[in-house]
Parts: sequence; C-alpha cells; structure tokens
Amino acid sequence: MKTRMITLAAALLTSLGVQAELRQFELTIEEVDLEVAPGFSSKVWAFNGQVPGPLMRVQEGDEVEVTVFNNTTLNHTIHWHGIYQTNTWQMDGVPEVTQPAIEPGESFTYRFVADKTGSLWYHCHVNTAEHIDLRGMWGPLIVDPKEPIDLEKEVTRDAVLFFSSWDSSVAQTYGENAVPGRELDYFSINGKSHPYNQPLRVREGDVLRLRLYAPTSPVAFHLHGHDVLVTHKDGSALPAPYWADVVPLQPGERYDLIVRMNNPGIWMVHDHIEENTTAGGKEMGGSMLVVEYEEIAKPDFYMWKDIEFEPDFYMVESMAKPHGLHNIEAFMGVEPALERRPRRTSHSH
Ligand SMILES: [Cu+2]
Repeated sequence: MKTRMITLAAALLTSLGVQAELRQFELTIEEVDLEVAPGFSSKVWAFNGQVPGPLMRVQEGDEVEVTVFNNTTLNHTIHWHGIYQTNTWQMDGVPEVTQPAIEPGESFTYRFVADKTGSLWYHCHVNTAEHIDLRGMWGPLIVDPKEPIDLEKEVTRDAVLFFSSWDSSVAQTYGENAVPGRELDYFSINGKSHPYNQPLRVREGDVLRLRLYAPTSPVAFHLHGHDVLVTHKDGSALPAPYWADVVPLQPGERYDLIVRMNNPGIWMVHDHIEENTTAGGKEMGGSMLVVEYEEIAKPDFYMWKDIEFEPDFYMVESMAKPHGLHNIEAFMGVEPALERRPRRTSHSH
C-alpha cells in the first residue's frame, strides 16, 4: 500500500510537470558579427551564435548540466546569475576564483541544481567590461517555480527583453573595451536598435508578462497607455507587487511586469533615459519598440505598417515551448566576411 501511494504521488508530480529532471545542454561561443542597426555591426562572442544567447528554461529543482565549447580566440567562463550554487560553488563561473577560464579550443561542463526561481540569466565573467558590456555575452535562464503566484498563472503571453548598449569605437576590435572614456552610442533591445527591432503583438484580454533585463547599462522602461504591475525583482516574487508606469533598472537587475492588455491601440515603449533612444547620435533609435494590439488596423503613416513580422523576437513563441534550450533564429550573428578574417598561415602562397 505504501509503495502504491509513493507511485501515485510520483505519477501525480510527473503529470504536474514538477518532477526534477536532468537537463543537458550544449553551448558554443562563436566569433560573429552582430548587425545592431543598418550600417552598424559589432564583433561579439555569441552563445550558439546568438545575441541574446538562447533561452534556457528549466523547472525549480532540475539538475542542469551545460557543456560550453570555446570556439573563440580569447578566454571565457559562464556565471549563472541568481543560482545559489548550494554545495557547488566551483560551478559559479568566476575565473581564478572558482575555476581557470575556458581557453580557446577548450570546453568545460557546469553542473548545478536550479535552486532559485524566476528570471535569472547567464553571462561570461571574464573581463566583464568588454565581454558583457560590448560583446553580447548574456542570455536568459528562466527557472519556473514549483509554486507560482496566482498572477503568474494568468499569463497568456510571456516576453523577454534584454536592453543593452554598444560602443562603435571598439566594435571591430576584440580585446578592447575603451574603459575609461567609453562612449556608448548604440542601444538595443534583444540586440537590435529601433526601428530595426520588432513590434510586440498582443490581443485585448491578454495578460502580458514582460521580463526586463539590463545586462549592460541603466534603463528607465516606460510603456504608454497602461500601468504595469511589478511582480518580481531579480527572480523573486515581491511580497507586495506594486503599480508603475516607469520601471528603472541598474545594470544586472531584472524586473518582471504583468500587464493587463485592456486598452486597444498601438503603443510606444521606450527607455526614458533620452540618450538611450539615439543611434549613432541620431534621435528616434535605440531602446524603443511598439506594442501593437492585433485588433487595431494599422494607419498608412505607421512606420511598421508593412513590417516583416518575426513572432519570436521577444521569445514569446519559445516561452510557449516545453522546458529546454531554445535557439532563436532572429538572434543569429553572421560569419565575418572572409577577407576580414585573420590569416592563420605565416605566408599566403
Ligand atoms: Cu567572455
């Protein structure tokens, strides 16, 4: 009888999707060019060739094993930002503190338990002023809680937004970060500067969750036409969610917002730090997007009236998939042009 009860309990847990599982992922780090805006590309070290890196999504309590292959010319590690690493501090990804850095051509396997929930992230921890701030070495690690709060259960669209900044003066040179005296002159959401990014499409009645990440520089997020309910800070559910119409983030911070889509229209979303809404010194670029209600007809003057829509640009489609690692085509960088590649032989004839 006792055995039968345990079997029933295990079956119930499995049916609820809460049984701890082993999640095995592979990540490569690639040297590619990321086109942030027309006419501006930056050299990046891209996880699986993508900026942001692929979506990693697991359940609280899962065992996570990630093998990282360094296909670049400099050293890297991965820090799992938010994970407590209980009894696994050696997996924390800090060079010369918890491990030797992963050298070019080498690999390293990280093993840890997903012991903290929410909107976490992963990033390189080598020379972070360059590797995080200028080379796109960040991506989402989302750990679903065994016991979500009631508001989370209502969500119909779950979106991930990484705000980041770029410095065109060192964009073409690996190994340089221009600190001190750095001049950030391009700003992007999920690696693309407005208007080269995408609208976020919703329907009236949707309960939209926005997971905001600011890996590189401060952001003052503002959505027109709606108040947002701030429900989580750095992955943790707040004891008292609060209303806001501007949500400021310092580098490294994450906020989860839940928005009831009850005001059909076409609505601007922008960073209220005004220099962040420029691109190469010109206004109306950078850290902005538009939320479009699908019910609303697009006026002729609307800048994105005929845009080729990429539905996974804010990871909404990938967030609707089962747990796992999800590569996202829209975030792929491009191989550097052959003539710009360093020569690997000592003479050319
Ligand atoms: Cu790195």
